[in-house]
Amino acid sequence: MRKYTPVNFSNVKLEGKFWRERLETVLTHTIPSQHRKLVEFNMLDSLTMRKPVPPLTIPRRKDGFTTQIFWDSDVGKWIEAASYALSHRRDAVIEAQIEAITLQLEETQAADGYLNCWYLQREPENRWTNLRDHHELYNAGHLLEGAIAYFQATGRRALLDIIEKYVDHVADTFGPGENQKRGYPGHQEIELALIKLYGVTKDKRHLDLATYFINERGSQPHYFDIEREARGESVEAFHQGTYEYNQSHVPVRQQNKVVGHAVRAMYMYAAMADLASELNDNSLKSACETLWRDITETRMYVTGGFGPSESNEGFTTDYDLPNDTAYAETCASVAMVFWAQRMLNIDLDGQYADILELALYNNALAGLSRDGEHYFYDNKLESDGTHARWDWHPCPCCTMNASRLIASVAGYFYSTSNESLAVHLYGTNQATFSIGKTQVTIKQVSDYPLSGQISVAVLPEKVTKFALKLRIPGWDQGATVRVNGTAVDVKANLENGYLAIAREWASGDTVELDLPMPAERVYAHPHVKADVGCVALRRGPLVYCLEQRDNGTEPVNSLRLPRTADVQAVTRDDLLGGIVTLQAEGVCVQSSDWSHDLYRATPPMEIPATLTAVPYYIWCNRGPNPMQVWTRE
Ligand code: FUB
Ligand code: ZN
Repeated sequence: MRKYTPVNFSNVKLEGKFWRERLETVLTHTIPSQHRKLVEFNMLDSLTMRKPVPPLTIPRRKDGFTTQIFWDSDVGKWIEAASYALSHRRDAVIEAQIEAITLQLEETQAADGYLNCWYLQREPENRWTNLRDHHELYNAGHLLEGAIAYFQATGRRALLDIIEKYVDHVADTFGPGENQKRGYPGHQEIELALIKLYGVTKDKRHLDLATYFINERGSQPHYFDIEREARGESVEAFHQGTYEYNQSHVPVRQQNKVVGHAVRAMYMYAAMADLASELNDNSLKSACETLWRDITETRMYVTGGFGPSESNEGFTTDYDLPNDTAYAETCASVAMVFWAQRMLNIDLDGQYADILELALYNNALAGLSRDGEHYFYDNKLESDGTHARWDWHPCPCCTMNASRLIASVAGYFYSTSNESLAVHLYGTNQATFSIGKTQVTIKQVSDYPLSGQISVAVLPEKVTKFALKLRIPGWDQGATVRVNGTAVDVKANLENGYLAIAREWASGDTVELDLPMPAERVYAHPHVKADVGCVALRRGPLVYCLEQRDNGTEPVNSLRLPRTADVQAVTRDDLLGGIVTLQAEGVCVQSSDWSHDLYRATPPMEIPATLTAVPYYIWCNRGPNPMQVWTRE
């Protein structure tokens, strides 16, 4: 069913300032510093069975849970990010670090293949007794993704062999067979990892196991009830109360609302999209499409974040998108990029690329600081100045999601089919891949997202006929395209957000794409209470925000941007490494003449004020300060 295949990031060399800088930061700062944190917080030590068992580093919460239970996943995610770094350039230190982890895991692995460091060390008698809450399969999934990435970067199989043995154990343990448990993960993730493994091994058992987990989910009698009864626990003891929390309330094909924990949902939808492709399963594709419409039409922030609530780290009700309490977890947006890419490659429909780009350039990218060593877990759209980046967290899930995404971001730029090449993202890079049997190199030059001028040089090894499909973003209002200097009719050749240029391409043919990037006002659906009467600013793929430090001494929320005010893009090479700010002559609501009145019959005075907005992804890189995405109009 999948019509396009993404070009692997290792075939795309990012050279443009925007992504090259982010990538270099991740390679040189983030990945080494994350390893130091894994050491400092005993996370690597936890892979080795110690006697006596060391005390907990992360104390149990009131309900008995500790995030230490899913440390294996953080190690797996770090291995994955670090392996992507190795695909860019080999590094003896990183390789030695991963080899050391491999040895630890090899020693810890049980004879039957089971490999969960928490359970093996602390409660060996309880393995597989609480899939609902205790993340065993989630941990396995991340270890698997890490092992696959390391194998792909280095060709070394030892780690993958260990984890494959664990996968064999999982496959023996779970399934519809008489002596098997009919369980599935409480925190989805292993499904998409197994499909990746299938891509490497072509072993149908790996695909079957992923299919089983997806198909079994939410069926009756409910496995989490059976498991809970076996533990002797009451229904009420479940901290989230409803199986919507982990999207097991009904079988996946019957799900039509995005509900519950946002990261779990996204990983599951990504696996569903993968399986739809692998199995030609229209019912899974159609469930994904329904869920896609639901999230994008009613439950997503303008920044591509979602899941507003802290209590379930997830979704609430339609149009409930508060700004100052937004949870909008970094992991969820990263996982949205995964899901969107999978949907995009099924039919090459630009609506998926638009959301991929939105989540990537805004909510997901905001998760990592410019120095590469500070993070946001929750991505608020309004702050009173107290929301700050941290350098580690008792639950560091978002840190390695940021690094693994950025280290592999080049993999979201292109896809190929037998007779076409699709360009999804823009920025200077050089990429080489095959279309049919012909090797083609593409050289893109652009400082996107600073500007929308893009030049694409096509360099096939011999004259070849194929369609070059350029994404025309949903936000565009007037793209122009020239091939070797001759204008192309964009509207006439546009299909699902992609401009198709089908011709015989010869080495040196050049396409010039100009996507005008004026500053734009954005309004929310009137049912989004939090944004009534407010406007947000956007330019190209970037959503903007007002930070207090660029906007004088009056509180930033006393600024107003009248509808008639002109908004200008201003290039600021001196600011935050070089950005485009948005500036407007607005007004500032005054409090100076209010003396002690709390209420009065005359409205407050307003005086002229210049508003300066910076891209949302870069906020809070000059210390915490008040910020808002939505400004009163
Ligand atoms: O539970 C594992 C990860 O930690 C989740 O995906 C995040 O939401 C955080 O709770
Ligand atoms: Zn997270």
